[in-house]
Amino acid sequence: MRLRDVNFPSIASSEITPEDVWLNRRQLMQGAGLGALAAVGMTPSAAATSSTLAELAAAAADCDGCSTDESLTPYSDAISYNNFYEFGTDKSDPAQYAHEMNVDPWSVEVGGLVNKPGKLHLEDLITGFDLEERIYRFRCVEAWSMVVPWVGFPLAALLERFEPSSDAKYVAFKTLYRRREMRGTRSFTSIIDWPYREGLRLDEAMHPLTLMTVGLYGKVLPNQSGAPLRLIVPWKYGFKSIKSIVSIELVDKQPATSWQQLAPQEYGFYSNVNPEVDHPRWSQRFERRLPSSLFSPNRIQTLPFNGYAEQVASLYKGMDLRVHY
Ligand SMILES: Nc1nc2c(c(=O)[nH]1)N[C@H]1C(S)=C(S)[C@@H](COP(=O)(O)O)O[C@H]1N2
Ligand SMILES: [Mo]
Repeated sequence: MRLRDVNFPSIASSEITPEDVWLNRRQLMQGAGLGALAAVGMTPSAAATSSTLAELAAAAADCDGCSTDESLTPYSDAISYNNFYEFGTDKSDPAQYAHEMNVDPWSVEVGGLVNKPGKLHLEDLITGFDLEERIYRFRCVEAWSMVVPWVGFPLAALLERFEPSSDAKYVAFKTLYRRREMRGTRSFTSIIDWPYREGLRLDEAMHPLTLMTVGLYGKVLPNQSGAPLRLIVPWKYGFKSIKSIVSIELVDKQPATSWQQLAPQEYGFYSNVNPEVDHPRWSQRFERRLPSSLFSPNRIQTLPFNGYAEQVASLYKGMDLRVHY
């Protein structure tokens, strides 16, 4: 059975071994790029155990907000409707061109205000952390959304290894910037000052829902989804979830981020999902849950903090979220 043949996750988090993900990556590398993606099946052991969503939800019960019983967005939509401006601004550009990015070897530099600066290599990302499955709602600022089973580990687990020093207040992230392999960065219409940058306050970064992500649907991330390592922050607009990370720096001042630099009146540093604060050019009260079409828009209400208020609202106690949007 292939993963694309099942419409609910048939592997529980406890059953994803680093070897499964690693093996899938090897298969992907050895195959003919993205064309081989669909052929990357699940391992036989994983395929044999098919758990229901209810069982999965029960398994994640000890982790508040780590799962949802909402229908998953089909895998094919999640990997073909993307934002990854390094490869172009059309939703179909990343799936078409991201294979031009070389992700092996890969390393992530972790530095700044840490006691033990260093580097993580591809192998460390796949085998050095306990991988979990997290089923999160994912809400783009453009008012579309998905529900995706990600595979990853808490960012906190990574940061702790490098020992942030007491003066560290924020975490700054950078994406790979390689003009030869990223046609969107060579485009004359490109508006971003590359590399793509994002940031979080340290307490947001350490929150258990903040996920360093290496896979989705039990498989390794395809390039268009931000291989080999991306961030997922489920209560914030999608652009905070930076892809293909090469640098993580602990800093003491709020770092500049790509979208805020570009249009500060439209995109704030916090960018928590908030139906009460409209984008200057459109409302944020509703979203189109993918798959969505003209005839079947699948329009649903947007929830404060994307439905994670219970878990994260306390991080922003006393802050005016209309000012700190
Ligand atoms: N490096 C980089 N990261 C990025 C982006 C980008 O253009 N470049 N787009 C962001 C936006 S706007 C969204 S909505 C999500 C999209 O993630 P997805 O394509 O996996 O759905 O990635 C975010 N991370
Ligand atoms: Mo987005």
